Amino acid sequence: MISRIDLRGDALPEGAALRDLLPRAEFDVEAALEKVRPICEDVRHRGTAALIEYAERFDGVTLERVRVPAEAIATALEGLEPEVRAALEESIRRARIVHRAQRRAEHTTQVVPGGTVTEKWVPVERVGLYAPGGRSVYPSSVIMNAVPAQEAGVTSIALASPPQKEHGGLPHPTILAACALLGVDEVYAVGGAQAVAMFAYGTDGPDGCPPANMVTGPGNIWVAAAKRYFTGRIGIDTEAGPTEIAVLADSTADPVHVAADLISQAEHDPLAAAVLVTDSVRLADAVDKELEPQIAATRHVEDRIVPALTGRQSAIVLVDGIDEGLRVVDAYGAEHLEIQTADAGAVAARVRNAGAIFVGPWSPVSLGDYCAGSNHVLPTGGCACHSSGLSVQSFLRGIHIVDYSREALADVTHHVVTLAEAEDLPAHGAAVKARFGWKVPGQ
Ligand code: HSO
Ligand code: ZN
Repeated sequence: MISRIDLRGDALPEGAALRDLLPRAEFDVEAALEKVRPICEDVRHRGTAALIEYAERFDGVTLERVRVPAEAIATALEGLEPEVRAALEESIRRARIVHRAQRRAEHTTQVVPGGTVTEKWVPVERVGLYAPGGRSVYPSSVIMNAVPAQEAGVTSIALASPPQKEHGGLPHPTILAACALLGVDEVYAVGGAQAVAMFAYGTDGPDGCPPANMVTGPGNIWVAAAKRYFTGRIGIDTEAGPTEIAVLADSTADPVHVAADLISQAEHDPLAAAVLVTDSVRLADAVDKELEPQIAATRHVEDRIVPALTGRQSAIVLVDGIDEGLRVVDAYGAEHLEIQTADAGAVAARVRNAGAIFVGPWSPVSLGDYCAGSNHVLPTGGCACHSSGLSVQSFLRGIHIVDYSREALADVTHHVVTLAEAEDLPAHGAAVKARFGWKVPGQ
């Protein structure tokens, strides 16, 4: 059912030419930008009143207030099924272990005697997290956004999630319960681009939301477009596009596992991408055969899995060998990359471009989605070639502290003055010369 791209035989093209041969969905954020601009500006000018109006228009709910009361968050936690609570707690616990280890210590480098540069790491002050509603109610994503922010030391964390008609205009109860487990108590029933605008501009009034320095979290194309609209004004994580899984597999891979893993990410979205890269036609055939019964036994078939697997964004790519396969997966830069080959660890070590890599038969992407401890907010659409997934680092700013003594400055003054002259910026040189009676030490 999944189409094939046969790259065997001829030498593979280089770089962009190779990427052009590989499948990828259209995700036209630029076009969506035109639609979100007026919404964002409306929120800027009318604040909460605009948010309430959009809740009516887009979510079909009449809200009196957008801030979720503390009692509603507590009630959601009380109503959470014990197994779901235990699983979320374990997910949080493992994510904390990994993200705590990402913290970075301040570091001082002695550049020359008397001259040091210290790099200190300062958390962003206030962060707005977005959690989608509708088809994608993912408390796990609340964890993946909140834990790194908290472990980075962000002290002010707010969350926005669309109001749900069937839940009395509150965000979905499992989202609220996840907030309770994480200790996030500032929650707004606001969805879409308007939520990003609320965080970017802030809103006034008793129900108002103070502006945030940064917004992270997955969302649909409108959320991605709003993030792009505010880039420069606030920090964002990468614009999340549809989920992607690539599997690099050889004849040793189990087709049942490979098919299951491809379906697992196809289940997110009709635009989700599932790409199998293999040097084994036998495996390709077996996976293809295996897809049908597995799909028949699951949900979300017609609306998501079938369109995702049959769409132009998904394919089985045949290559001559694992070396060629590695070139293909590097050119693709998948959000999630599974290595299901002999000596999978060694093959994984050679990968350069991927949001996250899952090694061997016992590390499926679903594990990473929930309970590996790794983060599941990862670069999509080839952005793994230049960006990383969400981490503690995403919420920290490294600040250089420059501290030179008189002697250390004197020692380098002539170089500063020379470079300033070379760039026709004499005042730069003068700022140093002024400290030494306008004479240039060292000349
Ligand atoms: N695979 C998605 C994240 C997710 N999966 C949430 C299940 N829930 C994007 O990395
Ligand atoms: Zn997933």
